[in-house]
Amino acid sequence: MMTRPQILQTGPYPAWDQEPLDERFTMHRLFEAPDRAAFLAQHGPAVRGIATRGELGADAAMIAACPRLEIVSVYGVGFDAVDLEACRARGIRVTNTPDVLTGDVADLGVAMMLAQSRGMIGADRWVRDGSWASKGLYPLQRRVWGKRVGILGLGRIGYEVARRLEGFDIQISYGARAPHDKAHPGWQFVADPVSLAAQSDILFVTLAASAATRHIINREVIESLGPEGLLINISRASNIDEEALLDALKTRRLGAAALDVFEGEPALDPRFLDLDNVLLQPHHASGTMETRRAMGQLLRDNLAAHFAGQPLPAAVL
Ligand code: 8YV
Repeated sequence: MMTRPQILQTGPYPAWDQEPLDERFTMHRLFEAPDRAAFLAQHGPAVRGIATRGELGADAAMIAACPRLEIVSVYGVGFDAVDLEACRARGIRVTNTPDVLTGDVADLGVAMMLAQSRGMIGADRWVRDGSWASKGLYPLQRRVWGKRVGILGLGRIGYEVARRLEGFDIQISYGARAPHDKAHPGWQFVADPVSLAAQSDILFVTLAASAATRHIINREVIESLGPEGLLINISRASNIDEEALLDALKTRRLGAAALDVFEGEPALDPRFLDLDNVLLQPHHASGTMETRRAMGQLLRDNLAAHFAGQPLPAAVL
C-alpha cells in the first residue's frame, strides 16, 4: 500500500477542504497543538508538505523542523510569510492561489471605499440606536464619484480595483515600478508614492508585500494624502508604517483609513479601536464561499500535482 504523504497544516480550513485533504494525506494540525515546538519535533521529520494560509506562511523554524519537506502550498495569493530563501536553498517548491480571489479582493476594497466615505457603518448604528428619531439627520459624509484615486500596485488586484472604479467617473492614477502595458488610456502613471498620495483623495494599497515594500506607505506618504484623504489597505499590514498611520489618524493629519490587514493580526493594536476615522475589517477580502472553495481546490490541486510528479498549477518557486 502506498503511504499517504504527511502534511503539516498551519491553520484551519472549511470542512469542504479539510475532508478531501484528510482523505488523501495524513494531516498534522499544528494550530491545534498546545506546544508548537514539541509538535514540530514529533511530526516534522516525516512531513513532506506544508499546507498553510497567506497570513500564516511558513517560517525558517518550521521549514528547518521538516528535513524531508518538498512543497509549501499557500491558501492565498500572498506568500510574503513564507521564507522563500530557505525554500530556494533546499529546492522546496512553493505554490499559491492567484487569480481565483482577485475579483473578491477588489470588490471588498471598493466596498470599503464606499462604506467609509459615506459613513455607512455609523449610519447603520444611527438607525439601530434610535439616534435618527432622537437626534435627527445623520452628519453629512464625503462624495466618492468624481474624486481622484491613486492605486499603489497595478498587479492583478490593483488592476481590478481600477477597472471597477472607472464606473465612478474617478480620475485614476497608479504607482508601480514602471508604466504598465495593461493600464487603460487615461490612467496616469506616477512613480513616486509621495507624489501619488499628494495628487489623490483616496489611496488604495494593492502591492504584493516583500522586504522591498515594507513601510512604503510611510509618514510622508500618509501626510501627503492629508486631512481630507482616505487610505485603503487590502494588501498586507507590512506595506504601511502602522505607527505613523495611527498617529496621523489620531491627529487628523490623515482624514480616514479603511483596513483589512493589521500588524500582529488578529491581535491588532488596540489604539485602532479608539479611533472613529478608521473602518476595520477582519482580513476577509477573499472571504466568500465561492472564492474560498476555489482557493481550497487550487491548494489541493497544487499538492496533488506535486505528489503525482505533474506540473504545478500555480508555482511561485
Ligand atoms: C488569506 C490572503 O490567505 O490571499 C492572500 O494573500 O491574505 C488571504 O486570501 C486568506 O485569509 C486565507 O488565509
